[in-house]
Amino acid sequence: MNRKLTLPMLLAGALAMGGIMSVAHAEEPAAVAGAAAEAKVIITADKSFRMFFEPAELTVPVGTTVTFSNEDGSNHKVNFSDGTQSDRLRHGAVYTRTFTAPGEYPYACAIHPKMTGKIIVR
Ligand SMILES: [Cu+2]
Repeated sequence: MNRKLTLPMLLAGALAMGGIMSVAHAEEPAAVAGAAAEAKVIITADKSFRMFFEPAELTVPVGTTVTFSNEDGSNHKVNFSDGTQSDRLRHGAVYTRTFTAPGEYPYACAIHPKMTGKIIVR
């Protein structure tokens, strides 16, 4: 991602009428090209208090930032098999991880090992 204004871009903006808008316009293609993908996994439970990740399996493009949002009343902790872990997430807490390499990233809740999921990065 390159969202920094370069000197030529600043000069171009300053020389054009309505300089600020021109700078914003000049920056637009880079911002779109570098737009980071985002996805969300909700931590929740059903009426039988069975807790789970939703969706349990999620496929995303490389560079995606996945937000795990604990919407359940219990604490949970996202524990990836590659060793990356969230903090203990209380109700309402979120954890984000950005996936920069393709692969499969299985995980489980460190507190409730039956809660499992997988992020597939392509
Ligand atoms: Cu849990």
